[in-house]
Amino acid sequence: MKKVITYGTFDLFHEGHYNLLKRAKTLGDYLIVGVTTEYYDLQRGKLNVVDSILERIENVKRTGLADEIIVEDHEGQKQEDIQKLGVDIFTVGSDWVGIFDYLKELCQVVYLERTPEISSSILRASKYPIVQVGVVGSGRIAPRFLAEAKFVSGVNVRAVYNPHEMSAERFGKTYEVEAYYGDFKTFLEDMDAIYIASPHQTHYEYAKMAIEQGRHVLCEKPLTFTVREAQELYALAKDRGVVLMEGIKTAYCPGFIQMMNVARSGMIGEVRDVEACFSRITAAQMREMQDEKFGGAFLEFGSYTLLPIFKLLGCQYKSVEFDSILARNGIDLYTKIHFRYKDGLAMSKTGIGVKSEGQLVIAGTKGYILAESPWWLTKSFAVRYEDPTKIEHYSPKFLGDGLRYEIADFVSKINGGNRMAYCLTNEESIAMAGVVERFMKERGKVRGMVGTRNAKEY
Ligand code: C2G
Repeated sequence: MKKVITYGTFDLFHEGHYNLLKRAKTLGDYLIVGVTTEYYDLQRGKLNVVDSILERIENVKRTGLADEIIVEDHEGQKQEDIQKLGVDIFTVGSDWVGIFDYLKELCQVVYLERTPEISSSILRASKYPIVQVGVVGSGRIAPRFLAEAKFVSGVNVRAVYNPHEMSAERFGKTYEVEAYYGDFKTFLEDMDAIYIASPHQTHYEYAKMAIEQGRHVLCEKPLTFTVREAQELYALAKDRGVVLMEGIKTAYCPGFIQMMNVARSGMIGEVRDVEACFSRITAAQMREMQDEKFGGAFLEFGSYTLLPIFKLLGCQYKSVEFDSILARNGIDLYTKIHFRYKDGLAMSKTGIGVKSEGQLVIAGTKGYILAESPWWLTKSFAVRYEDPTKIEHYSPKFLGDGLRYEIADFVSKINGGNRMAYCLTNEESIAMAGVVERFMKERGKVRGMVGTRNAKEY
């Protein structure tokens, strides 16, 4: 008797799960299905699981395909089960290709082609439909979205769009996204939601068209270049009853949220100064260096540095001043932005041609918070005081590259949960567009000048 084993969460049971079990069954004579516990899903970084383990087991049972159902609750259990139960074949969907090759020492490993097009729940009316997301743009960020979406329950990346259809097709084939489109309108028809990861200057148009068609939008930063456009998009989203979120991933990470809460808790007294820096030396041929209009350090990283400033000091600053070191083509290699508030100061530093210490310092009347690079992927921070020996360390959990938190928030908002509306408020997002607008105007004044002096000196 040939024994086959497969594992999964099987949340919001759909035909992708059903097809997988059906094909797994045909690989042998006896099918064992491992269903993950809530604890193990948390451990392995799967977010947003909706159904309880009892419901998920029940759904697997109802297929009539499993000869035995077991519970998976810890790392390393697969090896134990395979040996203990005398398993001949381990199988899982092709979204895991290569990951379980280490089991080949114990049994045969088969990756079954996953079902790319999943729609409604076939066996039961599920609590929520699977959110079908289309990715706009197939550049550097898009593959990261796919990798991270895998860890969020209730979402399926159904298609990719690129005005150059060939690029969309290439991307689709490489990353197993079944549908690809070169026409935006047709692409939208099939999606519930879109993730915009195209060049900065295209964000507004795509977002607007999608919202008008009643699609939810998760848009990479910066959402827009002007306050008016940002306000318009949020108003339109409200009017159409869809979710619009700006994808500044740091805002959705539990560690960053904890750090903001610690800063507000009074532990460091009143917050008086926020200094945030993000720099990455970038090769000369990269878009950020080349794109005279929409490249440069601030447009690339400014959303990260503005985030803790607006979170802690608010969006109503009294004044703002920009200082940049420009490259010959006019892009900013390094930008310092100084904010003055009624009761505080702030500084944002971003660089693509100047390297600095990428740290976040939140200074208060009793102490300060220091988060070292990469503070935007918040894995640790410390609260420090006048007495240098008194330090409180925090090491919050951080999964994958962090994008999954943003995706999980997006999906849960679509499903009606207002769970984390505080992560990034519309007001904060609009205020960021305001800084971008002023920055672009100021930089416009010095465009075409040569050199590496402060923009203001020209
Ligand atoms: N699956 C599929 N097609 C889909 C979605 C999922 O074939 N459209 C497959 C997955 O590849 C997996 C199974 O269905 O083999 C269960 O999927 P999930 O519930 O998402 O579980 P997963 O996170 O893939 O867990 O220890 C657990 C395993 O690592 C797999």
